[in-house]
Parts: sequence; structure tokens; C-alpha cells
Amino acid sequence: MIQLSILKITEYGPWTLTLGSDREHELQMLQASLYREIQKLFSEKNCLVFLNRADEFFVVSNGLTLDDHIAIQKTLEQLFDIRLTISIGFAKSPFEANLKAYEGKKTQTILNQEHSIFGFVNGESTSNVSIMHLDVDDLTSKRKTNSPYEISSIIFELHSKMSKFFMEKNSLTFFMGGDNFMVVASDDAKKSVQQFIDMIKNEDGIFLNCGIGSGFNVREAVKLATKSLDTIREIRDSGKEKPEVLELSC
Ligand SMILES: Nc1nc2c(ncn2[C@@H]2O[C@H](COP(=O)(O)OP(=O)(O)OP(=O)(O)O)[C@@H](O)[C@H]2O)c(=O)[nH]1
Ligand SMILES: [Mg+2]
Repeated sequence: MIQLSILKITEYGPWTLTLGSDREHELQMLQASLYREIQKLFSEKNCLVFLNRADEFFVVSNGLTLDDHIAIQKTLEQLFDIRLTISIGFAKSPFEANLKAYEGKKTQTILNQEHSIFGFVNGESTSNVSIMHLDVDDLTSKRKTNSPYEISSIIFELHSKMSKFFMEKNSLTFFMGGDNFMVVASDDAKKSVQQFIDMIKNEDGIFLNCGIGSGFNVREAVKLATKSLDTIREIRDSGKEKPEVLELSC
């Protein structure tokens, strides 16, 4: 079971217009400070925030109750002029949790009116969350023949393929920066990650490593996924044949 909380800036479009045309730098600074604060507040509660198009944030929020969400909303309301709407959903797979959150907002299923919280909350921390941390093997060598902009183009095309492939497995892919991606994964996604790695190898000549971690909260799962990825690197750097996928459990 995955619980997902989607935070979106309320009436952002009309508000941006109030800043006039010379606004882009202000918006970028606002979005960066908003992300910083949201990541701080949720990670303190063992959640992790995935940045989505800068004005929307996906939080894997297993274990977080409605009261926890209200407390975070109160802090954000004190810190920022803009307001955020939270839509919460939970389901067996990450993609379905996203659909439930979407449905909760669309049908105006109110959880808390004063703080704009919609959807369906579970709040239990007894379900397992799985994260896959994917990273390009030896991106550094590609930098020798490709300029920074060309590298970015390669990475965004990879993101596009990964997002499509894993959405078909009811999973959500996020770009974390550099050559790093995280997939909030269903069992089906975990089973098919080797197939994805092979496909990208054949189509694009890009080699990927994937660390997998599971836990009762997403920070634990992410920690183990990154530890698995680092273990693949250690095996490789010791001269032994490395696995492309490794799953460590707590
Ligand atoms: N978000 C995130 N970014 C990272 C992490 N580790 C490294 N990076 C970023 O990824 C970029 C590429 O670094 P690496 O992946 O270590 O470089 P590489 O040459 O591909 O080396 P290997 O992955 O070990 O094969 C770095 O410039 C960092 O910006 C991480 O754990 N999370
Ligand atoms: Mg890498």
C-alpha cells in the first residue's frame, strides 16, 4: 500500500500575473524556497518529496495522518504568501495512489476545508514501500565526447523512456538530478527493471545500474536503494563482475 500526497500551488497562474512581466527570477526563487521547506517538513516525518514541474510536489507519505498534513499546512501558511492544496490518495500501486489523489480533488472529497486538504488518507505505517534508484554507469566518460547541453538532452530522453515504461507497470519515475532517477515501484516494476536496463543498453548504448530498497517508510526505502546502488559500484570498483540490479533489505 502506498500513500501519496500531491501538493499544488493554489491559483498559481493568476497570482504570477500580479507580479508583472519581469517576474521569472522571482518565481524561480519562490519555487526553490518552497521546495526546500516542503522537503524539510516532510523528510522530518520520514517522507520524501519528489519535485514535479516545480509548482507541484509528490510526497510518498506512508504513515502520515491527516493531523500531520494539517500541521505542515499551518507551517507553510505562516511562511509563504501563496497557498497550497494537498490531495491525498492511497492504493496498492503508486500510479493508482496518484489516481485516487486526483479523484479526491476532482470530486472535492474534503478532508479538511480550512487547510485545503482533499482525498483519502490512510496514515498507517504498516505497509511496505519500494524504491528503485537508477543511475547511469560511468556518465563521466560520456562527458569526454558530449558537451553539457548534449548530456542533458540524453538524460531527458532517458527520463521520458523510463517514465513511460514504468507507468505501464503502475509506477512513478522522478528525476533527482545529475544522472539519478528514482522509481516509486510496484512489484511488477521491480520484476521488469532488468528488461528496461537491457532495452536502454540495446537502443541507446547507455548502461544503467539499479539499487532497490524497501521499508515501512519511504526514507528507509530510499536509504536502502541508494546503499544497494553504492554496493554495485563497490563490487565494480573491486574488479569483480557487478550485478546491474541489486536489492538490499533491512
Ligand atoms: N540526486 C542524486 N544525485 C547524485 C547522487 N550521487 C551522485 N549524484 C549526481 O550524479 C552526477 C553523476 O555522478 P556519478 O553517477 O557518480 O558519476 P558516474 O561517472 O556516472 O559514476 P558511476 O555512477 O559510479 O558509474 C553527479 O554529478 C551528481 O550530481 C545521489 O545519490 N543522488
Ligand atoms: Mg552515474
